[in-house]
Amino acid sequence: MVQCIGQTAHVYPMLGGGARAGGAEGPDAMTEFDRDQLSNRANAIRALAMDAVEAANSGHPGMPMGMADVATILFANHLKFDPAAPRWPDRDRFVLSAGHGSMLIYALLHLTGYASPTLDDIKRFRQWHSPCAGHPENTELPGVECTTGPLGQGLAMAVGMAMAERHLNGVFGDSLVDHHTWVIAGDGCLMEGISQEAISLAGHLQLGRLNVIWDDNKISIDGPVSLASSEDMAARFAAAGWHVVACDGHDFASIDAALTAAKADPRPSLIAARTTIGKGAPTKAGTSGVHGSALGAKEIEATRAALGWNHGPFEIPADIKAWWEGLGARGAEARKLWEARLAASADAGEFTRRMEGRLPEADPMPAYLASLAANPPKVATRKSSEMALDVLVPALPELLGGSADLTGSNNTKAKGQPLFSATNYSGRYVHYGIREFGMAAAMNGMALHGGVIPYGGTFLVFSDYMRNAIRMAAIQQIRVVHVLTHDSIGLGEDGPTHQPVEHLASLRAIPNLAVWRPADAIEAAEAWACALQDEKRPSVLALSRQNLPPLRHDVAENLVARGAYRLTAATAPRAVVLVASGSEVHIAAEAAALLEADGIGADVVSMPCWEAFAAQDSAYRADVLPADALKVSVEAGVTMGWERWTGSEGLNIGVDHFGASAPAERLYAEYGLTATAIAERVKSRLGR
Ligand SMILES: Cc1ncc(C[n+]2csc(CCOP(=O)(O)OP(=O)(O)O)c2C)c(N)n1
Ligand SMILES: [Mg+2]
Repeated sequence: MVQCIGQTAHVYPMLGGGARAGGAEGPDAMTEFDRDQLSNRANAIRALAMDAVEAANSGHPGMPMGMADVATILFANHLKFDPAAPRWPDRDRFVLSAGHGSMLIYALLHLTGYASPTLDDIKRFRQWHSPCAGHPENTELPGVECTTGPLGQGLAMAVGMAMAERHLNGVFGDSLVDHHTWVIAGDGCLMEGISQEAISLAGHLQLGRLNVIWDDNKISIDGPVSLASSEDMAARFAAAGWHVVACDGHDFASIDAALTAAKADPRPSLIAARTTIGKGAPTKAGTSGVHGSALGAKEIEATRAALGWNHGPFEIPADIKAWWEGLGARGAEARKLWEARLAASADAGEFTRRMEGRLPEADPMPAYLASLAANPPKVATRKSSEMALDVLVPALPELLGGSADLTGSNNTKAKGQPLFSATNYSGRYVHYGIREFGMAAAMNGMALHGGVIPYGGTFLVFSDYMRNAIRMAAIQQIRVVHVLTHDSIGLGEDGPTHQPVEHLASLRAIPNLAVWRPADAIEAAEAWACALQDEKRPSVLALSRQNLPPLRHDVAENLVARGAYRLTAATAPRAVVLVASGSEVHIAAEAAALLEADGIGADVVSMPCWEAFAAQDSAYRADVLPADALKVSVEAGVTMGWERWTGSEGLNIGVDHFGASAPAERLYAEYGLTATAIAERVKSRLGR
């Protein structure tokens, strides 16, 4: 029998006063003495929050002060964590979806004994180089599981974490993977549209280890929530298949009972915690005035008096700090037991490899690329991507794919890839439904959880629906792969609503996002290899609907990794360099042939990835894009940005307007994206 750590080991061990020896007594056994003690301990959070916001004269004291009591019970009795090993794989994940309340998590991490943030870090809340950034950032503090701030996305990422947990549990079993995902979400998180996608997906997948605590304070920035919202939140969650429980968020026994019930229920749980924003502040509590402004010296003084907190700014009495550190120290036991189980497990090597994000030693790509070179197919790059996945999915068991209801169009499902579902969490393909934003955020959560590499598909034009989640992947430096097909007017008849034109430019504008637009099957395979090797950067694969001829034959080096490379060199003296991406590379090659026939030397450069090319050394870049030739970009999208590579004297050929509903060939002809039209424009620019 596998010992179920976290379920039984932490029964009311620290609730003060010694009145509660075991869970059997139930919450009613808590004494007044307990309440006072606990309030005092929770007040440490309140004090740090108000003092830090006051020092910065910036930040959000209301939420941490309102949720201090709930957080105290969560950390004391329910959360499985170990400050000494913040990243141990089987820890519970705690997501502060209401990221504006960042001081709540900074206070909790500091009080429970994480090495960081220190009290000095907290004193420098929101200042240059303090890890206590305005909103929690996963890259700044171990213990911050994900970057939050854009409301609703923390909750949606937590769904992905809970999916990853169940998946790895399905693969490795209870002894290695058995933890919960806890979320604190505010009114704002639940008003955001993405929460609906997240909630319905979690309900459908029956993610019972996901517990969402709603900070039901009935206040947001503009005033009472009733100004803008009147839905029955409990009914909404229940309709999606959730278990719903309510509590008084300032009554420790009530909170504890609700969290206990949430853990016990097999469905995902909403814990509606009725709280008072800014609890403790005599005149501002319960008002939007305490949401996002410093309390001010007078109110702080009055708050200290009201709370009976007779300590200076940033001063935590030793006994209170010791109590919190005791909670933290207790976590080592579960972690050590888990480490022993891992050490004894036959799966230790594989589990550790996956959690560390290392790819398997055996790389299937060289043999696959050689087979493509031997037998080059004329297929759409979305099909090329599927062919690559047919090779990658069996070889990389950490790949967890899916699509937002476009599986057959995105070609995201490999042969025999089993479905991930409530009845088969070890499956590896997710039908996300038509929930692009929810999918992208869930993928972020999976990558942050670790142990899986998520990829997911939709049409490139719908990248706008998930754009902020893609941006959040880039900020969080995580490996997720977006398979975005139908990447231009080349999709044809579906018309301008479905034809991306500005999307490549707009995605390229996101820092730390690699946008790959391969030109043929070999480039598509190389782009997949690049995306998978990029441990700290998300990728977009922009893929064609239409068939594309093979262009590459040499597979000795992954040339896509260079970002751009000379596909063919001029034979006549070089006058022009045609630079193209994806489905326009073969058109550029045909245009070059026409120019060569007229004695105009033309290089063809395939440029599948700007970001990768920009990272090459200047000698390489100068060789590929020489100063002494006319540089011409060709891409079926807006020309914005291509001057970066062609120079201001270059020629930029693209589609600077919306497309139209017609067969692809007609659109390419109408918009001047044919070999003849391109060759003519080049000749006229050269005066030949
Ligand atoms: C997507 C998004 N829109 C807007 C904001 C700006 N914003 C930050 S907090 C907030 C109000 C949130 O209300 P609630 O969740 O009830 O937080 P509380 O005031 O209770 O702390 C808003 C609009 C944001 N962070 N993210
Ligand atoms: Mg609120």
